[in-house]
Amino acid sequence: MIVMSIAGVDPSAGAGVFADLKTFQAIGVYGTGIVTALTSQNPYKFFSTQPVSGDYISEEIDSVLDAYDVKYIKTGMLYSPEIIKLVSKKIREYDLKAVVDPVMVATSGGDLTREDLADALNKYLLPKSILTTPNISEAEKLTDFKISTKEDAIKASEMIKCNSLITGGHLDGINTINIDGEISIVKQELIDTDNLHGTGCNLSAAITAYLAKNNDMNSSILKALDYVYEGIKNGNYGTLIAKI
Ligand code: PXL
Repeated sequence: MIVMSIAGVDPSAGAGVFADLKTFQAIGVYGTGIVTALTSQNPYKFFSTQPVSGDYISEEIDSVLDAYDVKYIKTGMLYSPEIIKLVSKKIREYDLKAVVDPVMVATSGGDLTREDLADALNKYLLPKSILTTPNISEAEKLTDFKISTKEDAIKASEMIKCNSLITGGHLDGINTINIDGEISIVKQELIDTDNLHGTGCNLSAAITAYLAKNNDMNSSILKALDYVYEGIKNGNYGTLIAKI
C-alpha cells in the first residue's frame, strides 16, 4: 500500500515530510513525499522558509502518481493559498482521499506561511477531504470561534467543513472526533514534556497509514492517537514500533 505526504521539509526530521516518512515506515506502509517548502529549523528554533514553486510541486505530484497507485494522502505545510488550491485540484484529478493537517503556524512559532490560510482551506481543501486534524488554535482559526470547553470543541467540529479530529493537547487532553456528524470524545492524560515538535504531523501521517492498511476511520484515529501518545512518552515517535 503506497501513501503520500504533501508537506514541508524540517531537516531535523521531527516534523514535516521526513517525519511523515518515518511514521509511514513504522506502521508498515510505503511512503512517498512531495515537498512544498524547505525550512531550516530544529525543535527549539526556527530559522527560515524557502517555498517551492506551484508548478514544481505540481510536477512532483504528477511524477509520483504517474508511476504509483496512491489512494490515501496527507497534507501538512502548504504555505500559500495558491498551493492549497493546486493540491485540491490534484485531489480531484487523481481521486485521492486526503487527511489534512491544517498547518498554519509552527509550534516553535516559525514562519510556515505568510498569509492567513484558513479561508483557502475552508473554501478549497476541506470540502474535498476525508478528515482534518486541527489542534485547538487551528480549529479556532478555521471556524472563527473561540474554544474553551469540551462543548465549544464539539460546536467547532460541527462547523468544520469535513470530518474532524480536534486534538486536545490544549484542552486537558480532550480529543473531539466528528465522523459524519457523530461525535465521540477520547480523553488522554497530558504528559509533562517540552518535546512536542512534530506531534501534529506524525498524528495525521499515522491516521493515513492506518487507513491505507484498511482500518476504518474511527479505529485509524484511535490507533494513531495511541501511536503518537506512546511516541511522546518515549520522546521519539519516528522509530516507534507501531501497534498495528
Ligand atoms: O507541525 C507543524 C509543521 C509542519 N510542517 C513543517 C514544520 C512544522 C513545525 O515545525 O516544520 C515542515
